[in-house]
Amino acid sequence: MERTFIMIKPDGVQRGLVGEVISRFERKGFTLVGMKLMAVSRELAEKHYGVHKDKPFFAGLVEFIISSPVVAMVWEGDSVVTSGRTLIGATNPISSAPGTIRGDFGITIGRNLIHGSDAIETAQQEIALWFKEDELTSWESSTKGWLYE
Ligand code: IDP
Ligand code: MG
Repeated sequence: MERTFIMIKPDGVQRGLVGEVISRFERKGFTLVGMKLMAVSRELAEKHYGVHKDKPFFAGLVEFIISSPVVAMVWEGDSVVTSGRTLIGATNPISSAPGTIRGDFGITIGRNLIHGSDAIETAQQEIALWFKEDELTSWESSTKGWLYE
């Protein structure tokens, strides 16, 4: 079963949107297999956003991610990587569709509330970066037969 890495960024935690975000993934039918509230080290933030290290926003992004706790999660389900990105919405919240998390709650790109892996391979790398194997719990939801045919 496919898994993705989802992180509620410091602005999402500070604004009291943790429950809202979790609720949207739950209602869609995805299964939560790992979750922790954590203060992120500079090293972890720099690794996570390593692909952007030469971008002008990199330093500010790292400072933002380490400025206040985040909620790191792993969600599981069919096509959860792509579907998770759809639930999250476009990177810049000013043009994210209404009904998406960024579209409903955000205004600017530097405070866009949430991260979601962009591909299956990236998801595997990010899950390994943020979680130890024993921090993830495989379980089968009793609703599975009502979600999948
Ligand atoms: P994504 O989060 O939708 O995958 P990316 O392009 O991978 O978007 O950028 C990673 C994160 O870097 C964004 O979510 C946002 O927090 C931040 N970011 C991207 N572009 C900018 C920018 O132009 N200014 C400030 N922050 C940015
Ligand atoms: Mg990205």
